[in-house]
Amino acid sequence: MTKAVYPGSFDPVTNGHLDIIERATKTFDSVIVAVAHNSNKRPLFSKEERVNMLIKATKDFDNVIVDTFDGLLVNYCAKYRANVIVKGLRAVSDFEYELQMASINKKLEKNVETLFMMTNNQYSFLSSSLVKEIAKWDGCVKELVPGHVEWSLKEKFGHLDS
Ligand code: COD
Repeated sequence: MTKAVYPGSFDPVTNGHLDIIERATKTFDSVIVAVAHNSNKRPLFSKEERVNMLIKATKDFDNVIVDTFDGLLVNYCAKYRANVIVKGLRAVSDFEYELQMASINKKLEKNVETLFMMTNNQYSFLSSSLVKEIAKWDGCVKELVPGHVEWSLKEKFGHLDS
């Protein structure tokens, strides 16, 4: 049985993340979507809020579990006997960061393999940061995130009446 971990900040989950999750559910027996703190980013949503949005967004997938972790990703993978880390790649800029991450994770834990999925062309421009920037100024994010995430963004930025 192949268990994969798809880690990220998911602040908030976007349709780009969901595309990777859907494809991972068809590739692996089970997929743990693991919400973590990226020390380079200051999150808009709390971990609990991010988890709740992910649970709603992945409710139709039988083989997805949403969880959180602190500390090293490879320790989390070892604890749950997951030997694959799934990552998404959008552009060369992602590649540089992800190559470094995959290399250090391999050094720390040789039994865990990082597998990359290329972004769906439709979502190659899409990131949580962009979505937050648009939502902050009350722009339309309808086609970029699930409906309930759009609502949460409006609530967070005080645009619910618009
Ligand atoms: N299309 C395809 N893939 C996408 C898209 C899109 N539109 N948007 C995002 N993705 C991919 C990203 O490339 C990434 O693989 C994943 O989805 C999650 O993205 P984010 O932005 O939500 O999450 P990140 O990149 O901030 O997550 C970073 C981690 C939390 C995974 C990382 O910091 C980590 O592993 N932290 C734990 C500490 C650790 O073990 N560090 C490594 C050793 S020092």
